[in-house]
Amino acid sequence: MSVADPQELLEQYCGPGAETRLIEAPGRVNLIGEHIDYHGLAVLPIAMQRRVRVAFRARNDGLIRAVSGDGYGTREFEWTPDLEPGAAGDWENYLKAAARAVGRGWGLGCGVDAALVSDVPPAAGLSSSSAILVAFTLGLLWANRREVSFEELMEVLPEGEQFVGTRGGGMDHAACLASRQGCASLIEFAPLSVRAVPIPGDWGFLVAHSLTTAEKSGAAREEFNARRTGGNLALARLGFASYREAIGGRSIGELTGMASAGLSSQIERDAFLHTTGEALRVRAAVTAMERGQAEEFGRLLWESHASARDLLKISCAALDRLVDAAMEAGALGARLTGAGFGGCAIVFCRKSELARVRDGLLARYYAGRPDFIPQKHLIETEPGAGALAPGLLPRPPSVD
Ligand code: NG1
Repeated sequence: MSVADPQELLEQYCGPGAETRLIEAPGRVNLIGEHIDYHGLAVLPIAMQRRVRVAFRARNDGLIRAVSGDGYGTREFEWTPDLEPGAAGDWENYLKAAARAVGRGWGLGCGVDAALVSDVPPAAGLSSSSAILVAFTLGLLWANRREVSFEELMEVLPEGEQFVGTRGGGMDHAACLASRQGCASLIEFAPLSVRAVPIPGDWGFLVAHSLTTAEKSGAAREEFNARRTGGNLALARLGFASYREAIGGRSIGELTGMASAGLSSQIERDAFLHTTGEALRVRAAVTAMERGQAEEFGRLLWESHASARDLLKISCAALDRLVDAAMEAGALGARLTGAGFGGCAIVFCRKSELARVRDGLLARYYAGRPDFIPQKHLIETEPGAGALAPGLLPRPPSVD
């Protein structure tokens, strides 16, 4: 079934009925700060205009029923305290993760009928899964007349996502919830904060798909979790309690010296150097954005890709070729975005250059690829608003 309007889809699925609420949760693109949120370090994503849109109706029982307008079928389960995940990669797991998160945070309640339509490409490093988790969490809270704060949501959502197997951080949920139109979000952890950093009006971004998929909830899951473990082992071996403490006021030269002297395992050394170097690049990128220094910002993106490729080893041949093609096409910077191992790159240039860079990518990367679908694989993206933006946050259903 392919229906673009979730409210219409809900009517088709359940018939006409009670009060309906539409909730929108955007995908996100990380500009810089990769594989460091789970070490408590700041990251700089934007929310996309592309989003998951879900129409909800509250039910009188504990059933959760959902239909996908994108061909993923229907799902139905009872909301119980100890939900178990189903088959790896199945979208029902994100609904269950939301039900579990809400149950743990605020108790079980009535279920929902829901219809979901999304234009966020799945398995692309654009957080389509977190957007589903966020939308269903907000939908269940709305149905149960709960009003909760951003901070409260952030206490349950990252943990909730680990239910599906990845031990990521809180970047996706924070960006999906709290982003502001026209801004990047500097997200810090412990304590949690989000600072909206205005993006200069003449800066443009393309999200380019490598045409290889990153099934993070499937095969790449172990790889993803291994990066986190490597970074943690390095930290423990050097005797630090956190990466923030390890970085302190140190330069990249001092951090490299410390890693060479204290870490004999190359995997741990590389994980440590990527993590610390990336944290310093995020700081520099925020400064460059605030000062409107496009060349410097682009250079930092490019360095970030090199670090992800050479140190953390989360790139792949297709992503490397795509990033190279973007640079040859005249981008100021490009890098893989999200978990890696496939999926998308973020390509940065001045808005006036977008058409030229896009044409260059079509010629250099996508030519002769029958699987390339322009509206899905090469997206010009404006920084959009998060799900909690005024006007998008749902009010609880009226009490009758
Ligand atoms: P994506 O790209 O959505 O798979 C994952 C993690 C993030 C972050 C990035 C890498 C989840 C839900 N998301 O994002 O927290 O660690 O990888 O920077 O695990």
